[in-house]
Amino acid sequence: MKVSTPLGLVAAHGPLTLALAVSPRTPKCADLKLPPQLDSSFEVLSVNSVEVYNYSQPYVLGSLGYPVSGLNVCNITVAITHTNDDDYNILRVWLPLDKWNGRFQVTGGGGLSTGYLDVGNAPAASQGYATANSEGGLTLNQTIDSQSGSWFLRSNGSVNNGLVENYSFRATHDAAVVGKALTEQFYGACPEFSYYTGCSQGGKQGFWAAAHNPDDFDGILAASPALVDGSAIPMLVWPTVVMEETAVPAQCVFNQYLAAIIEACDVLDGARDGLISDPENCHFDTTSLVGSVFNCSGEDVTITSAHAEVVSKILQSPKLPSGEQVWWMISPGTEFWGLANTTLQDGKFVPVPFTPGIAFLRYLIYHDPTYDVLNMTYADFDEAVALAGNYNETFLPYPFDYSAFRDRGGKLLSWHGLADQFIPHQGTLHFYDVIESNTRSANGSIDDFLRLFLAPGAGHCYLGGYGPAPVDPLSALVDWVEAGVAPDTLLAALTKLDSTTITRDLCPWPMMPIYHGQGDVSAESSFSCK
Ligand SMILES: *[C@@H]1O[C@H](CO)[C@@H](O)[C@H](O)[C@H]1NC(C)=O
Ligand SMILES: *[C@@H]1O[C@H](CO)[C@@H](O)[C@H](O)[C@H]1NC(C)=O
Ligand SMILES: *[C@@H]1O[C@H](CO)[C@@H](O)[C@H](O)[C@H]1NC(C)=O
Ligand SMILES: *[C@@H]1O[C@H](CO)[C@@H](O)[C@H](O)[C@H]1NC(C)=O
Ligand SMILES: *[C@@H]1O[C@H](CO)[C@@H](O)[C@H](O)[C@H]1NC(C)=O
Ligand SMILES: *[C@@H]1O[C@H](CO)[C@@H](O)[C@H](O)[C@H]1NC(C)=O
Ligand SMILES: *[C@@H]1O[C@H](CO)[C@@H](O)[C@H](O)[C@H]1NC(C)=O
Ligand SMILES: *[C@@H]1O[C@H](CO)[C@@H](O)[C@H](O)[C@H]1NC(C)=O
Ligand SMILES: *[C@@H]1O[C@H](CO)[C@@H](O)[C@H](O)[C@H]1NC(C)=O
Ligand SMILES: CC(=O)N[C@H]1CO[C@H](CO)[C@@H](O)[C@@H]1O
Repeated sequence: MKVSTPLGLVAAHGPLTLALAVSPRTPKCADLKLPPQLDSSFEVLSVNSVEVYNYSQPYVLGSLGYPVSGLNVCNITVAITHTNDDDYNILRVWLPLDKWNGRFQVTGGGGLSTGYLDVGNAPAASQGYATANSEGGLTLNQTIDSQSGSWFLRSNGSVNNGLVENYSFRATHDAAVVGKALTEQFYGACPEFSYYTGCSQGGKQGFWAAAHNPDDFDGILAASPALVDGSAIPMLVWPTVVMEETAVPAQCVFNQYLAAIIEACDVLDGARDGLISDPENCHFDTTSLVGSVFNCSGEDVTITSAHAEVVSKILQSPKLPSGEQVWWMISPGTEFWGLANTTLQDGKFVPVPFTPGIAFLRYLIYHDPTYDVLNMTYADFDEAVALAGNYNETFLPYPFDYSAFRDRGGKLLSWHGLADQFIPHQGTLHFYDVIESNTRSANGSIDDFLRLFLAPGAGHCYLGGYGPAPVDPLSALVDWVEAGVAPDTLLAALTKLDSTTITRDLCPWPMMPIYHGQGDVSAESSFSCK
């Protein structure tokens, strides 16, 4: 068993061939060029490259990354514009100067970003990968933070259809085309294997790539994927609406509920290990805490029936007046601070809506930068759901036919925390079924090319959570792609505040780790996949 930090990604993969070191005959970093018509869908506007030595960066919270130091790369910035579109995209390609491992990797974004440029490249390059990503035109030539969502609208207020319609996927393909061309030119050899890694929006980009650009990558690691119907986007502000309509509890009321829910539902899976592995069967009665008094940062707080109603509504999927369920909500046992954060302002508690939720509502759905989600009623919420339905096909990789990716030998590895604070895992399970039924010539199972691992207690993309998350899923994917060793389990670990470690061998869905009934509940050896 190898366990490193909970953020993992320990083993740098060995080089494929030592002979792939840069040869003197290949161009120097500063001489790299691309033809304007490299690809029929875009025009290359400029290529600028410079060697960078001894680069370092800390761990970036919520990314798939880890701290990097002493990195030497050729740093290339490529600007492109798409045919029939007036966009301007910045791509960043990093080519390791001294220890290329023969592989290539595109990294994705998160929230309303399609790629993090330097920050996204650094962890992959430090493991020896030639690597690339694109900001997808969403920073408007690095004049805005793409997470604001203001790029959904042009400066004259009209919708920027090119960016909206292509936000889910175009950047990933562009980075693959540009990055592979520069890799081949610089090293004098094509990468032997190409990978994609991403989480959240980046996870969705991975599912898009497999469905629509099946030749771009041999292996795709798509974690906590934001596979959500367009119509479900307003779910990101559902807890805000519930609180505005009912009551705004102090955050410690939510924390008190979380502890009680875990205490009540932990054992449903047969192991008292502090983790809920079966949230679907956790039906916690939120009124059971009404009247109880607890110590909230030194003050006595009494839980009211309004608090109980808020928690209950947040844990249920909202229904439209027609009775139709909109989507899923966070599962019981999930921390509330993600979608139901509150803060004290002028002596009273107010909701702190999730930033991407505000961005989507304002710019994408209402085309109104002043739209106030703190003012939304249940009726407004229903209206937003109806309007957002227009983006169903824009946001998801319909028709979910993965046969081309499977037939060319591609492998897709995904994992999702059962305590994901932003993207309910049920959506991923839903699309797992959709892929299974839409992938032509399916012979009953898709696990020859797609494996999904659910992680009890784990949060969104290594963010928060209290359960073990995958230690090194990229190595598992590389072994699957290059050695044909399909992951039958995926090692996950969590080091707790008291320095003890919980480990689990996560199982490919629909299997889950089931407790043997005896043995240390912190050890993966006390569980097996069933
Ligand atoms: C590399 O950078 C580190 C700080 O990140 C510094 O301590 C070290 O001296 C640098 N090494 C060289 C050779 O410049
Ligand atoms: C890479 O090049 C771009 C464009 O010149 C620059 O903005 C960026 O800071 C460079 N990255 C590093 C690590 O030097
Ligand atoms: C993008 O910004 C750079 C300066 O950061 C500027 O030199 C360049 O002209 C801009 N390009 C476009 C198309 O706006
Ligand atoms: C806004 O600008 C775009 C791009 O320049 C143009 O196509 C569109 O017609 C304009 N819309 C309005 C309402 O002026
Ligand atoms: C309540 O919690 C605070 C710390 O948050 C602690 O200082 C205080 O002693 C506690 N009070 C009681 C009555 O337990
Ligand atoms: C909750 O909101 C407050 C106030 O905006 C902020 O300081 C805090 O970081 C937020 N908490 C989390 C966990 O995001
Ligand atoms: C909030 O809603 C009320 C009633 O619909 C409306 O009058 C007010 O203008 C809204 N405030 C904002 C900031 O949108
Ligand atoms: C979007 O998808 C949802 C869920 O499948 C569906 O209820 C809704 O009618 C769709 N909206 C549109 C405009 O297609
Ligand atoms: C299903 O089909 C795939 C490819 O067509 C094949 O690799 C796999 O072995 C088959 N599985 C079963 C159980 O027949
Ligand atoms: C590559 C691609 O699909 N581009 C699309 C981006 O969005 C524009 C505007 O809707 C479409 O015309 C392009 O086909």
